[in-house]
Amino acid sequence: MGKKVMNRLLSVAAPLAASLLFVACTPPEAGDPDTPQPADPELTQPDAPDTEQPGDQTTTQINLTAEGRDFFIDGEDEANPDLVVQQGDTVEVTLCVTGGNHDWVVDEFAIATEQIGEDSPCSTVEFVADQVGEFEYYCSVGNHREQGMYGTLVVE
Ligand SMILES: [Cu+2]
Repeated sequence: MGKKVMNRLLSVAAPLAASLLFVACTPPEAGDPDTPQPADPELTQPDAPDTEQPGDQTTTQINLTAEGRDFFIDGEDEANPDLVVQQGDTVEVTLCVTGGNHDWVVDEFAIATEQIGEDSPCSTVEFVADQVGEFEYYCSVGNHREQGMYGTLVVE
């Protein structure tokens, strides 16, 4: 009688104990790895672009629109504004024309866009701003420069 009761108790108690252990153990095991693991990749991912940005070459894009006898930086109202870049920057200037025929020229860097009209595709020139100073940019079409179509490229 005594052994049979014990066996019955054991046969009930063993799976019970196992399931209790399982229930007791799973929440902390599942919870602990979940929280730190997603957080780590998120922390390391923003670091990667940050370390690339201070690299040697920065490309500065300047989008200009020519209209009448003025250049404008896209989205700004100032006519023939100072264009400020940093020494060593690779500068990409894109000129689009909304009236007349124009180009964008800087003699000191020996750069010039194509002469384009309002029906032409925009024209892009790229140069490295390797000298510090103030340089005149201008339109070389006709007498546009004499009529005030120029401004200052500032390399800091
Ligand atoms: Cu012009």
